[in-house]
Amino acid sequence: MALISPSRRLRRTAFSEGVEAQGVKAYTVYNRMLLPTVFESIEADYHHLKNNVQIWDVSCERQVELRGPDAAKLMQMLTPRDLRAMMVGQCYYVPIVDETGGMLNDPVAVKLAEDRWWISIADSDLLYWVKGVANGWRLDVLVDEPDVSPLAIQGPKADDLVERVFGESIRNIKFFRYGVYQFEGRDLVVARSGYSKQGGFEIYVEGSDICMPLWNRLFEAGEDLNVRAGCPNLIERIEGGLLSYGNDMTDDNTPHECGLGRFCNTHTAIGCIGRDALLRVANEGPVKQIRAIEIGGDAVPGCDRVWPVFAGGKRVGHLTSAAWSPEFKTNVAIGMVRMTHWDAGTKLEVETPDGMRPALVKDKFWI
Ligand code: THG
Repeated sequence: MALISPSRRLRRTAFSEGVEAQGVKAYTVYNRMLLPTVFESIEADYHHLKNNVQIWDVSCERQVELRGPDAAKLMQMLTPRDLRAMMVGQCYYVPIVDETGGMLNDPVAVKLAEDRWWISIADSDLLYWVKGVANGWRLDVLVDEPDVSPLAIQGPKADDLVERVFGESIRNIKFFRYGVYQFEGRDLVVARSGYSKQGGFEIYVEGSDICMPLWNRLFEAGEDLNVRAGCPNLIERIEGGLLSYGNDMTDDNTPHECGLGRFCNTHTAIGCIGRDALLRVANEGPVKQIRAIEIGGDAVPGCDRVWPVFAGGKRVGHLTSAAWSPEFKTNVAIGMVRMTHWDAGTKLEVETPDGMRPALVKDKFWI
């Protein structure tokens, strides 16, 4: 593919200078912002992530902030996940749906206070939907995108690195919980979360001015841990079944089709805008669903469009993410498969750019 021309519409981040000094080789665009995709190579980055610790500029995970007396009410209108038991200090993975039950985004919600929330969004313009809902319902809440740049620390040595900067108490943070830690006299939310299965943290850096100082401090502190700049890794996230909004699902899909039914409490999520539509589909169950798929043969090419999936010459679904896994020595993939062919062990055929390949429905993702 040709290069993409930089311009003001394609936002750089407050870490871009550091990312470029670390030799970023490729970017994608996410929420109209730069997101690194390759440093050494996808495979070399993958091995390093699984054995060491990486620092990821995920500033493109923009925050939609809700602030005001109606913040919690608005948050519940957006998602079929029941938020009543959620406490300050917790993060929830929340499907966001429209009035038809279609997925608009799959962010992480961060409850900062009863009247203050962050929605850490995937790649879609959620801000406009949230502002529309808030204004249309005349809610007493401010909705905006604050100057917050998430920085992820991922990999088996993430605790060792983050401890050196924020102190040993970070080891006690539980999964999808956060604590508030100081850096250069500022309060930062540090959560145990991140878009990998290797463990680690996400630092929600509030204020662009302290982004590069924190970046540099982490690299200095991690020199003997072989710390490197990294980014969400295509191979590792497919192995882990981490979905990518816009790739693996769109607004045409319900959370149930995406395998996100476990994050929905449609009966008790009173106020959710898509609730009536989802009650209907939740009762009947989806007729197609996301599956882990193994593709035969040697390494597949990159997947930048849907790859049709067939059984006995009949179209039964499609794949949307695929890569060669060095650890599992097979091609790993994420696909959407019709009910008639979604059982584990079902043999399929996938049309890749370099020809038809055998494929197999797995019972679960690899990690
Ligand atoms: N972290 C933060 N914001 C984000 C992402 C993130 N915004 C964009 C994108 N990633 C949103 N999508 C996801 C997808 C998966 C997860 C988080 C955000 C995730 N899932 C875990 C899993 O499936 O194993 C755990 C879910 C759970 O048990 O609650 O972490 O990564 N800040």
